Amino acid sequence: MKLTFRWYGDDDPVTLNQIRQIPTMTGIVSAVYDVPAGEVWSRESIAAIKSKAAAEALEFEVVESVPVHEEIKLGAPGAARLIDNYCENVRRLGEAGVKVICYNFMPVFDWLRTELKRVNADGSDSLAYDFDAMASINPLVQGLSLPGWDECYTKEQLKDLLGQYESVGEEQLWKNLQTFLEAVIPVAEASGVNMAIHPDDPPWSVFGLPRIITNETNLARFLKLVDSPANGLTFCTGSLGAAQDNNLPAMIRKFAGRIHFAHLRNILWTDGHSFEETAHPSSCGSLDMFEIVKALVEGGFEGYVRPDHGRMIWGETGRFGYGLYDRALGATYLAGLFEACERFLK
Ligand code: DNO
Repeated sequence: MKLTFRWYGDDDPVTLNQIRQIPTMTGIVSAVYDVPAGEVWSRESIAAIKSKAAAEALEFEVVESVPVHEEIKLGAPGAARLIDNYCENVRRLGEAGVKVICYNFMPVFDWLRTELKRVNADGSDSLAYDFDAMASINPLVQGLSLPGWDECYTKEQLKDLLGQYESVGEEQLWKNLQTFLEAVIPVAEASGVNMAIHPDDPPWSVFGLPRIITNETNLARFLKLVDSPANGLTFCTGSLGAAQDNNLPAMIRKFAGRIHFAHLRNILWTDGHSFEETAHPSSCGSLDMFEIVKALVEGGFEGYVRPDHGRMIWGETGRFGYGLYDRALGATYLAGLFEACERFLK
């Protein structure tokens, strides 16, 4: 596996030099952030990320995300042009040496939390999701955006989008996803890129919108839509693990060979559909990180790993979920689990 770290570009309070100093770190996960979803990324912008990373001896082989425009998810008239643009981005990224592209197919909203700063007993704070609090949010009244989202919409845009999704149920979303994959996967194959869809977070419907990348049955269906290794997964334990009946090690074994990128983090279930984000080690949350890493190693996983959302600790301020300290601790913990499993299982 190759250990990587998400970097949000020059505006990120975490610097590339800090990332470089995390033991065993090989590269960054980043994206071109100044181009609206749906448009083509310039070769210069892609090359600039690569050379900044290289100046700190870091690789740039994973992009997160190339966002999928809502018109593609909706199957709207503009979808064909936007899919062409998407394919062009895949080509350009492949030419620049990118090996994996992470993306999601969640209508309107990316990952969702109801709290950004839940204070823990030890004085750190975490992101949290409370099912009842979620039920009381009306995005058309309050608006909604989270740090780290690729796209945010104004209340007017949200109203319009949510209206358009009224006629798009789960089956239609599957069809639109298939249309997207049938165009993009052959280009990815030819470009030496593996596509890696990110699961829906949380993996259930929100605000009445369909969400389909949620569980073992649906991931299996997804992989068959276009049955090519280039059509793969980002296995995000914190997202899939929020649904308590998802057996993560079993899913990893089942999908071995199709997992190109792993987001490894822990969460603590606080009731049936509520959870908070914890430090990475198994004993800090509800997920067995050892069993997860062991399943990856047993399946011959050779992809990219990144620690995922961290708590804010030691007084750090910055982008919620994406501070330096707790993610760096997570990275070294994960590196230790991998070293132990790889050496033990050899
Ligand atoms: C949250 C992230 C997601 C992810 C996208 C992938 O922190 O894991 O925002 O980047 O869903 O497209």
